[in-house]
Amino acid sequence: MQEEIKRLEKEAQEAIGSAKDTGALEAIRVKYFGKKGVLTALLRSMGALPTGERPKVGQMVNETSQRLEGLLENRLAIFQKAEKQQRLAEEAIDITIPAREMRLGRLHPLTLVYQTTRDIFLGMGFEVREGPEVEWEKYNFEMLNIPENHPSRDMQDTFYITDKILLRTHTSPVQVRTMLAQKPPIRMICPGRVYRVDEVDATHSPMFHQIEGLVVDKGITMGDLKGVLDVFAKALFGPATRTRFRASYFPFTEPSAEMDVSCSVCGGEGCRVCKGTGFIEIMGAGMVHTSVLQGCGIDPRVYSGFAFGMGLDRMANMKYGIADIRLLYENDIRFLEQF
Ligand code: FA5
Repeated sequence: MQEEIKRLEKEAQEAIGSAKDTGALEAIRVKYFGKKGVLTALLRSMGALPTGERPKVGQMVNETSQRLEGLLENRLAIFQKAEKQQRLAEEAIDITIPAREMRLGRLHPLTLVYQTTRDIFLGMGFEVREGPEVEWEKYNFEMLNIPENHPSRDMQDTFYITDKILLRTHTSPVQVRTMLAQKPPIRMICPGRVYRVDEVDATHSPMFHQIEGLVVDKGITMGDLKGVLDVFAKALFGPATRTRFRASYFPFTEPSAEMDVSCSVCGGEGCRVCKGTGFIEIMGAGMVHTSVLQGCGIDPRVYSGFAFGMGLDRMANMKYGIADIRLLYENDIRFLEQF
């Protein structure tokens, strides 16, 4: 028995000496001192020894255990220290590196003008609607009184996806979608992107933004149209703003008009932004054509309405004195930071 204890001690000492980490030490501890450990088993088997030998062997086992435990603890302390140091080295943060500069983003001028415009119309009881940019030719043209071969299809030539589906040339198809979906009273605006095969210059872009407006109810007149749009222009561009309505033509409104506003950059004197005229055209408008109402299932003998479609990009240019529409799309930080 005593020989066996000595052999075990030697074996355990060697194992502790060659352990590589805390995990290996823990395995050794379990092997010798665990519930089913070798030394534990030895203590339990002492009952089989002659009574006279028991104290001696018991003392030997205890002393061996103490020595081995001491050895284990020493090695464990060494490993723990080394492992802690390695972890600290791996997780080190260099607190001397200067902090990264936080750059605050800004809203794009088009977003700013849209949000202001939306809030003005919400204040007048309008709702905001949306429509698809990829649109049926039927809604973009046909139901707006623009049949196939109508010359105004040429003026708004666009990108066709199929014969019947195209990128919308204006937000007016949302008028049709709204009237088909809802009975009057209707008071809505609809913002969105539109597409045309227009040559790019200071005031034209092949992709630009419009905000459509539609009011349909009993007794709506051209006076309502002029009043609402005049209030809107003064709220957006300032109380000194003057508006001007020129007779125009759109197949889906009768009568039709273009609305100009006095240039807020020069106050109407004439400058680069208004090309010296003192006024800038910002939208087309008019009384909803009776056949458009009828086509959407609304009785023109009972209801009338007005509609408008404004060019958001040109409004942003005027509001902020931007002379060229292209600046809105170049994503030049030096330009965008000014708003
Ligand atoms: C229309 O698109 C009509 N749908 C507007 C309308 C709606 C009339 C409801 C009556 C009733 P127009 O093609 O004129 O109309 O365009 C409206 C506005 O979009 C213009 O006043 C202008 O501000 C802007 N616009 C037109 N083409 C461009 C372009 N290529 N780039 C930037 N803005 C443009």
